[in-house]
Amino acid sequence: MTENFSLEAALKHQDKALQAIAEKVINKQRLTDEEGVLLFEKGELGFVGALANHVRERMHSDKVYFNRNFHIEPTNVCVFTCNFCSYSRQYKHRDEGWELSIEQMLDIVRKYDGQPVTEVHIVGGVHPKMNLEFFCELISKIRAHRPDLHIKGFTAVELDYMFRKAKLTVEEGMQKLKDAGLQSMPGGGAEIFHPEVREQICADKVDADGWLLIHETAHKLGMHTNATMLYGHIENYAHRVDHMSRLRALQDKTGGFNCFIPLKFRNKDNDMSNVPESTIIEDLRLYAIARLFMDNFANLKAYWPMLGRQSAQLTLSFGVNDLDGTIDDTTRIYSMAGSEEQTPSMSTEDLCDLITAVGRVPVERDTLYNEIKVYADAPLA
Ligand code: V47
Ligand code: SF4
Repeated sequence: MTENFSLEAALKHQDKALQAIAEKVINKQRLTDEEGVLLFEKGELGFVGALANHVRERMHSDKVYFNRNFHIEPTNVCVFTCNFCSYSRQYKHRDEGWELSIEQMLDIVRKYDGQPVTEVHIVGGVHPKMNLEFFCELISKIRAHRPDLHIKGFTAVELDYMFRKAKLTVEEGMQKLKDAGLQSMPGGGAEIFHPEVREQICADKVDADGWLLIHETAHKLGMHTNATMLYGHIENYAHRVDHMSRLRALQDKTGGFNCFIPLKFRNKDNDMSNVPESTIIEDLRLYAIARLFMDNFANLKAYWPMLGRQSAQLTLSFGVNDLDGTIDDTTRIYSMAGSEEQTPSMSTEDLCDLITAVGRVPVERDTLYNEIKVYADAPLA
């Protein structure tokens, strides 16, 4: 006789507190910060993974999203000095870095003429001479050249600097960029919000409240944004939960976040190279716990250029439903920090193979998660 599988029954052997968490998750109840910390302290991989997989399936069935995108990194010259950054160069050493002109960036956009990309992702260092006016001109020229391309650009760190230099409020600055054609914002610059950590890893850039205010203002103006968390360095479990809790609270208020993206700290050639990188077990546990805790974020993204494609594929069994995009070897941030992906590029076929190999259905999406194409007949690789 075969017994019906029951998730509750399968999780019965766990200790009482973990079992209570499992029951809450199954009953769609929100986890508290204390329960989040407990999951990090005691939840072994199989336990948090099974629960996160259940939640992912409940939200997205078998679908895994990706998009066709490319990046523009205007410069790696930066006024800030984040200790984890392997990418930036100080202004006085700018001859070692790059500074693209508007024409050079438009050439990158033109390279994709006739190709079915739907998004350009613009992110870079904070250059003291690339100001709001410069970026408004860039955006309006991209928009004029290719109106159907969604422009997702600028972390809250870049925007905070631009707006302060232009002596504008966040709302005035965001409105200017929106009028120029900016449609959404990436999630970078969040790192770890808690000041105990932030002061040690990126003391001189926008703080948690500033980051959250910029995203809240973008949401108020009708723009969607993403949120990241740089994990696996000097932060403890409570810092991670505090970070996710602040994002969850803002999402309750605005509903403007598209997805949550945990970013694994990579330690090559930066001022934190002495800090070991997290293990794959810790990575997968983190993705799973994020899926359980961030109950009002529809999408959990594994950013494969940072994590490496094989690890990203594994996360699909631990709560992840989004693999970002094709990228087309247009970003250097992660290869310079030591990622396995030294020339990050995947064709649509590569992404579909990666997804079907774990029994899921690849779905091409646009930036706002509208479905463009469901690859329903893709065979198991
Ligand atoms: O804020 C920098 C991270 C972020 C390292 O919204 C590092 O779709 C690990 O914003 N090890 C910028 N991470 C990237 C970013 C992003 C990336 C992918 C998708 C999206 C999105 C946004 O890169 C920075 C920082 O957290 N970073 N150095 C490093 N050594
Ligand atoms: Fe500059 Fe961003 Fe690097 Fe920090 S992470 S130094 S803000 S480029």
